[in-house]
Amino acid sequence: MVDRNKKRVITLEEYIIQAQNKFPGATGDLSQLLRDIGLAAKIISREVNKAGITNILGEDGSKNIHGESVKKLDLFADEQMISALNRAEITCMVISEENDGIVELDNAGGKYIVYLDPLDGSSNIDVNVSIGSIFSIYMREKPGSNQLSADEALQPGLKQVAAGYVLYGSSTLLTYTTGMGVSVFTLDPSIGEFILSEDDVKIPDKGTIYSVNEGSYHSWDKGLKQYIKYCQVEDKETSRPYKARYIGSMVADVHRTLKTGGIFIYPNSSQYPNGKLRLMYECNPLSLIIEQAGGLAIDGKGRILEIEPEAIHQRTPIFIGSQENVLKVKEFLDKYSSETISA
Ligand code: AHM
Ligand code: MG
Repeated sequence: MVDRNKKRVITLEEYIIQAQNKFPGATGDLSQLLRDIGLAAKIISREVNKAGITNILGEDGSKNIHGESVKKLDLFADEQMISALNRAEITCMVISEENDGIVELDNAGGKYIVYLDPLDGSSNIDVNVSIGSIFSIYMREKPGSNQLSADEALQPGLKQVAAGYVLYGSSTLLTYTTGMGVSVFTLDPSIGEFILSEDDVKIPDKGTIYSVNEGSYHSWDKGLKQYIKYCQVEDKETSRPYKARYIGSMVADVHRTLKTGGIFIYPNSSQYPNGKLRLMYECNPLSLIIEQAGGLAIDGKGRILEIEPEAIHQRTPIFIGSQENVLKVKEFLDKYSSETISA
């Protein structure tokens, strides 16, 4: 007999259309854009899952604009995302980690600008560890103009109309927000559909995991060194010592932080004076997700989402996660702010 009480399965496509129907005047363009990203994510996921048998692992031989080795999967993901966004002709330009300047799409009059990190966590590709794709969507400030420039894309993260990530992990997840909470979908490979697995996700107010590349400890500011010591000291009342977890793929580390609470940090250091991670296609989108889930994201001083960008590939330090953990690290950073990196 059919169990009518069983929870109904909702696909990403259905969910996007239902959300759009709540806004009678909506054109459906943003919904189309999100569906296109979903399609590209499925294609990338398929390739990631069979990477070992299709000669797509390894380096492409070139370096990207940041001087980093480009992996074949990076390029594949970049191509898939860009061609999916080009199809519906509603996006005018893409800015991606893999391309130096802006990538102009066929419809220069399209109303959306999309930032992409097509494959984040590249160093984990060849070792079968979780990787991800990140996207961040803005409206054009001069709609209709066919003159495209990077300046138009320099908008603070607060102006994102949607943002999200795909995590290629033990399963493939797509998480996104349009500024009204965070939804998570899981790819069911047997039917090739993303299925809603969690709606209105909330990050715990505090957590007991800290996530940072501690190999760089000696190049940090004193405030961060003291905070990490604080995390490691035993104190039953505050559930310390905290656990250390660091995957080295920001998407995976931030997704874990979203689910379990705690903090993920990529700080400024003597090696990376402005941090390593990129504001526009790594930090802003993940900050919007975490804030929408009730958490915080700062650059050490202020909110990531309020930074006025000056360059499309600019970097920023980031401290992101549960409210209580981010406020605590800020306390340490403020206290020792006069004692900067010595190395
Ligand atoms: P990528 O975009 O080239 O993959 O680099 C970004 C990645 C992040 O996913 C991750 O948080 C960070 O680099 C790890 O860096 P490190 O190896 O310095 O800890
Ligand atoms: Mg990246």
